[in-house]
Amino acid sequence: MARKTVAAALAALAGAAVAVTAPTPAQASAPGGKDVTAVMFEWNFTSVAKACTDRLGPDGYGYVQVSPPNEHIQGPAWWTAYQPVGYKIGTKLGNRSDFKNMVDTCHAAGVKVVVDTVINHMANASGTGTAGSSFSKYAYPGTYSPADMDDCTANITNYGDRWNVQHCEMGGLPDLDTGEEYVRKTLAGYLNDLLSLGVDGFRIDGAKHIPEDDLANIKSRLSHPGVYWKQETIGASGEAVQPPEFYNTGDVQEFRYAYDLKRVFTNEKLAELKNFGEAWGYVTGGKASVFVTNHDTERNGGSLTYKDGATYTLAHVFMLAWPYGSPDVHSGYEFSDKDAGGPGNGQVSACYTNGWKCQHAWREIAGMVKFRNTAAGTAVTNWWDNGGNQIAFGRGDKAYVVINHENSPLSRTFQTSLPAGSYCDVQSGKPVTVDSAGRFTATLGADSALALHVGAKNCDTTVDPDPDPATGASFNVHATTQWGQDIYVVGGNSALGNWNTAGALKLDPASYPVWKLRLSLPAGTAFEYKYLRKDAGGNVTWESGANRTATVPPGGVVTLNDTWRG
Ligand code: QV4
Repeated sequence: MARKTVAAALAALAGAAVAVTAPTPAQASAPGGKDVTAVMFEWNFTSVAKACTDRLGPDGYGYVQVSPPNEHIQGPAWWTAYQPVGYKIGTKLGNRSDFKNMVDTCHAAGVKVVVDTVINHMANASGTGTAGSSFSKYAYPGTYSPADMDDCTANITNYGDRWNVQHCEMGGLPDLDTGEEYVRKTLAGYLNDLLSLGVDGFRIDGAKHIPEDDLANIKSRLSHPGVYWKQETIGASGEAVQPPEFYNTGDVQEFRYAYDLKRVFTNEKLAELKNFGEAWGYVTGGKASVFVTNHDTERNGGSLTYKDGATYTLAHVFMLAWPYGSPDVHSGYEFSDKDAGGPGNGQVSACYTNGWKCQHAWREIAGMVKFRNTAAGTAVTNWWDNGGNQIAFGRGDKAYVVINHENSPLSRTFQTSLPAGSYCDVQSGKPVTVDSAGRFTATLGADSALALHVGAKNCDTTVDPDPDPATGASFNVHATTQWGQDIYVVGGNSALGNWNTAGALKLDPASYPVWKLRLSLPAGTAFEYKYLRKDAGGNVTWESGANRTATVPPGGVVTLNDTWRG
């Protein structure tokens, strides 16, 4: 039983109405013109630091979000991180020093740090935590005793009942009595410790299971009460607890955004997106945290996933071009087992290897971050659609995007509000000229996009799609295929299979129609290569023409942007 006063206990029993709390100063949304967060799911802190320097800073990401750093239960599943044992920083992702180095490195790269924090509950287990602490269910020596747990030790059974949702257990996870002084002080102590290490914001896991009054009280105890809060508040019609009640303490995640993008991009028409946002009943745009997918929805079917190929990529292009909310770009790893934790305990030696997807670095996505930053504060202009799955729109006189989500090319003269001049299409890396009337003519291939903005005028200066100090080759080939066909690369050295089609390397279709592969090769390696296509039966079709040639530069990666030769 929690350390409650008699009056409080009686109030709880009487189901007292939720106290209305005075709003505390809170960031309305990710502050500043750089409002895109890269969620590096299950990446260890050393790898996150490197990504900040190599990619996130140069690409204009405002924030990086890291997985929970506090001690939790042990085990291979990624969700062990959502069963806290205590608030010492120490997990497979790194120790306190690794964490602090990551924060400092990301800050040096111009990237702020958001931490995924689990403050609603504790571990539903017993044993030894990732930082060596012994614990059992309801007893976490040095942190909490059973008296600090909430009044209900049964599972949540009724999302229509506020008390049940906020005082019982989410899937058997011991619920903290956040109404209790000691718990509030302890949670604020953890968040203040993270703030002392330079952290800039928090994702509040399970926020809707914590009374807003308690959250506001905890936030008021922070050394920086206005710190950015992004609250996980899955709203559903008919539920007692709804996202807007958490506006007092920060942004709220709008899950319907992801659900509806999946529905529209999969089964309906992009033309419907003309008024996407508050007109669809979503939370206030200035308080909305949005995403195409997150670590739960990519596993529970609620959203698109990297397995959806171009549909997934184009949904990100739309999200980053559209002015509603502050976007998260989820960057995770391939999985078939939904419980599997990040490969190699979160050590990412290079993108596109060992299962790491690096969505944050995909050219189609990374290029849209500066598009969004450049367009910040502008309204949608020049909307066009074909009544189906071809749309185009501008952002003031700063940017313009075309999305062709149909399986046939789109050729058209587009009317923009852009100043005349030469632009670099950040999707293809090719130049586009806008005339004095703001028009340009272009042809977009099936399931592709085109994106222009006044911050990308010259294709030679765009960020290399894969700047990585590891030496080797980054293959990027534009190749359309039929379902069941895959694209491979083969070449004249052992790493490339010595021209043996059986040893050819399969490229990744996640950015379809661009197939990607990063291959580690010694600096200075000169090689010949060619692409081939294999169907489900293993039949091989070589691309036409002479062998392609390339050389790995002394200290880096040769990036090969090719097109299949039919
Ligand atoms: C199991 C049974 C329960 C049973 C319990 C009894 O499933 O029915 O009552 O044992 O002991 C893991 C296991 C899960 C197990 C649970 C408790 O997967 O089977 O329950 O541990 O032992 C992640 C995973 C969960 C995982 C949890 C803790 O998704 O599978 O549970 O971590 O390790 C609601 C909430 C929302 C929440 C969402 C999943 O409103 O806030 O459900 N989302 C956040 C995170 C999510 C995380 C949690 C909350 C919990 O995004 O990733 O759950 O911190 O919508």
